[in-house]
Amino acid sequence: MILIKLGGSVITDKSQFKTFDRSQASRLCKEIADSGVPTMIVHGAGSFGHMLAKKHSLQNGLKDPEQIPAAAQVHHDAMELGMLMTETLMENGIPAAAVAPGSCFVMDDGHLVVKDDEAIRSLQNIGIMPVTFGDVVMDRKKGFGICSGDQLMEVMADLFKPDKVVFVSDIDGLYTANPKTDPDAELIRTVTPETLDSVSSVSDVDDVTGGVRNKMESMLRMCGEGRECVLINGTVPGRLLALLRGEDVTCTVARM
Ligand code: IP8
Repeated sequence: MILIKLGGSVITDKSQFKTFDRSQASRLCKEIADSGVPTMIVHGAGSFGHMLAKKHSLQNGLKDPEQIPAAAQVHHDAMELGMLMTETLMENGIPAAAVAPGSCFVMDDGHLVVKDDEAIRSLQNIGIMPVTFGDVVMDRKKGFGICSGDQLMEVMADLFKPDKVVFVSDIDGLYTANPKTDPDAELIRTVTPETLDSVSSVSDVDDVTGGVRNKMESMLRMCGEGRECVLINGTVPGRLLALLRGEDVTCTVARM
């Protein structure tokens, strides 16, 4: 099984509040379906989560009652994106169920803890893809927290032991600097703990969960035991399909 994270930057327009990129999401779901490979999908929140979460500092936990309506709203919006994604998967022939992470996981001081995995395991067993997503999740110490799709990827990889892990983003891979703003940025084809030290830690402006460096750190934690972790650009038509078919594509591979 291949565990895939569809980043918020490929399924939403991150600069426009709550804007689903239906055509790109649909193309990516079709590439996944066409590959014929068993997969499981996690997705990011994009403009359905980060803007409001940042405005109300939800990533720092409950500090002020003023944040409570915003936490409820971001959870609602994340669920809405979950429904849009499962609708798109089903249109492409993949039976899928949106599973709010708070229904089976809890956070403990920012760490994601498995509370009850029976529902997601049962869905997977009968052939319905459980689709989890970045969301607001209750936190035992902080009241609530922001659970990122990348944290979910690590937990889902632990639970379902995929052969390969793929992060689909809007950049060709990990760069030495932000390729959108720095013309000297160079693509790093293989990342190791050593190369990560030389990488800029600047993250996207509206991203409350840390950007590409955090992604690479979680990718490094997930590789090993012969498992490959790859970051690819999903905005290039056919690239995800080619990767899933085992072809060589432009990407960054994490290796321990
Ligand atoms: O887009 C963030 O998840 P990500 C979740 O995977 C929220 O970083 C609600 C901002």
